[in-house]
Amino acid sequence: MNLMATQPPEPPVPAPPVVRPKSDDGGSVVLERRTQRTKPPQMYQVVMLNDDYTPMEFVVVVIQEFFHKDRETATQIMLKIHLDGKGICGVYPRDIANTKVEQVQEAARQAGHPLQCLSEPVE
Ligand code: TYC
Repeated sequence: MNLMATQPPEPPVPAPPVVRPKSDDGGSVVLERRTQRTKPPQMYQVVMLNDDYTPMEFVVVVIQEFFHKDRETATQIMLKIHLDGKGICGVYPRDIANTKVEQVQEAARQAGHPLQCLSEPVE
């Protein structure tokens, strides 16, 4: 018996679509719209640390001068640092945050105070 004869016929395979390049429109430049992929820069917070020796007034003036806070805000930040042990004076891109840290350290060194601050990435 011829088994091949009982097989159903194969379904026809559709021919692949013919793809033709679209005709050139004469050399005009087409710009594709792309999703924005650049991330915002990592931000750094300048954290000031409490100590037992630096005068409160000095800290307030430093915060006013280098972090551009008014006297009331600077006083609130200083008191938060005094009570909590540390506090954020400002948030900046990395290089600016590092410059703030150097400025504060240099001002403290010149005045003979042990005031410390550091920069750390946000989140
Ligand atoms: N604790 C200090 C004092 O009692 C004041 C102070 C506040 C020092 C904030 C450092 O970052 C500081 N004189």
